[in-house]
Amino acid sequence: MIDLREALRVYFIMGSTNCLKEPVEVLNEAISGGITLFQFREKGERALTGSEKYALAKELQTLCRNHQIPFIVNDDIELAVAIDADGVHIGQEDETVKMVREKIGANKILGVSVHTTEEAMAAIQDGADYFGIGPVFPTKTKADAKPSRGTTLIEKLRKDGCEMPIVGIGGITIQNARSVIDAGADGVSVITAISQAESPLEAAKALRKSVIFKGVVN
Ligand code: TZP
Ligand code: MG
Repeated sequence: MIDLREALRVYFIMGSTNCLKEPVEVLNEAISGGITLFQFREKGERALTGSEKYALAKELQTLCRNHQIPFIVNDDIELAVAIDADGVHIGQEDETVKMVREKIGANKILGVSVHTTEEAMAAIQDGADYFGIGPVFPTKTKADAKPSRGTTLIEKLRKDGCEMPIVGIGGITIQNARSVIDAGADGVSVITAISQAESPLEAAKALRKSVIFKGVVN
């Protein structure tokens, strides 16, 4: 069994539409730079579908398996089950947490995006393994993202004694990542900071450094 809190530390999310070069090359670099988990999120205009989406998922999953990096699928439960992914991540608009837990089974990772204490409590009840909370900072990556609210919900949940593993998401950079951890998150999830970097390898390395070593500034 993996240590989920550890795996959430440097959480990279990406699909073909986010990349400036071949997704497999971007992921390979990100893994070399030290990411701890990968989420395949194939969304937006010109996103792959059908057999092309399946093929890319398999290719990226194989790369993750070769490096013992957990591979999670965003939203597409059928794809996750078909390729035996390590887990799924869903939002409040997707299938219910309960339903998804039934479909993937007890041993897979189930991440849920939550925006309020009520959503968080319900997700715990229904079988979530970790929360994605954001947007912490403004982001251009998700067209329908809610307004950014900083780390207020993360701090509130921790203050209330919530021990669920948490990742912050939205507009997270090498510069601001540490503040998300200091607010109580176990890790940071990023799309742009790695996928659009000139060097995804160096970006992942720097992000890892800022998350893992407290007080390191460079
Ligand atoms: N959910 C909330 S914000 C966001 C998602 C998927 C986008 C995060 O992307 P970026 O580029 O790291 O801001
Ligand atoms: Mg979703």
